[in-house]
Amino acid sequence: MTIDHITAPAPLLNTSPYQRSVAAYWNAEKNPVNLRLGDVDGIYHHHYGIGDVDWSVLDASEDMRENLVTKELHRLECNQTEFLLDQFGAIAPEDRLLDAGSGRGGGSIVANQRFGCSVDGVSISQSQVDFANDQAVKRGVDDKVRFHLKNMLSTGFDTGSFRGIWNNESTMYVDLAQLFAEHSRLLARGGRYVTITGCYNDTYGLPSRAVSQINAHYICDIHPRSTYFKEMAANRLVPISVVDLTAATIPYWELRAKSSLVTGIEDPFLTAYKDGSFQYLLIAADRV
Ligand code: SAH
Ligand code: GPP
Ligand code: MG
Repeated sequence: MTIDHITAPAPLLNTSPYQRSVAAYWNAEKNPVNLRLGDVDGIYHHHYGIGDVDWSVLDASEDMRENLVTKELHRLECNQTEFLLDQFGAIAPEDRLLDAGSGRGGGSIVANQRFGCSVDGVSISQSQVDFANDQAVKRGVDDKVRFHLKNMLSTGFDTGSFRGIWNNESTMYVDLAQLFAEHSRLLARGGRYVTITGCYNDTYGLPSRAVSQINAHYICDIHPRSTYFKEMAANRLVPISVVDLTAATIPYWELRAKSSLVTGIEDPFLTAYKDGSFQYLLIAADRV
């Protein structure tokens, strides 16, 4: 017998030329600012950092300095992961989490270390999925942490099969109405959704020049803050906490701007955060 509400729709992968261009970006991506930081402890992130900087790393002798700055940037990115995972509260080993837009897989591996639970990560980049699955094998957690080449808008996973879902800096690649409809379908009732994102500030107006430069750099489309709440409300996701992390991420960007790992996007981020056109936000919501 087929029960309608647990039958998943067939998954779709890259349905538009836009999505194929995003996949091509991530398939080719090899920035030292991501690989060198990941090499510190084998946890590879594609997101930014939060927290106070230990500025003494800049005073180290030249042979030590680069290494210490790299470790400090990585420590701040790891802080960001921990703060996101804090929002899930107690997750049991038998629970299942979804990492939507999972990059090289660092966040999923940390979630499994912390909760002992199963984690599925999805990315539209085959090379990221392969890299992340290799990391899971290296750590002996591939029975519980699995990465899939899937579009987060149409995963094909079973309805109601996840206790928690997160997007860590991946919502700016998709339409939020479609994203939250899929998350709402996948979450069990009472399950939690968490995102950390960069959004533009409705009180500024439309995207500033610096926000537009960030969009062009990553091939993304930063949403206004208001759209998050509008589309959550439309999809049975009720916010339980909202934290403006803008002030907490500025020191990361200031240190990054002084490092040898710069990519050129540091000034637009600092400008956008400081002129009030852009905000780094955490939102946690319950699926009701
Ligand atoms: N959350 C990860 C990676 C963030 S980078 C981390 O914190 O390290 C953004 C990620 O979103 C990339 O892995 C990219 O492949 C993924 N992505 C973008 N659009 C996607 C889509 N439609 N479906 C699934 N993943 C997507
Ligand atoms: C982080 O990836 C960046 C994104 C996922 C896209 C934009 C995010 C916003 C908050 C607007 P990364 O770690 O690969 O970036 P970088 O190479 O610059 O470190
Ligand atoms: Mg990075």
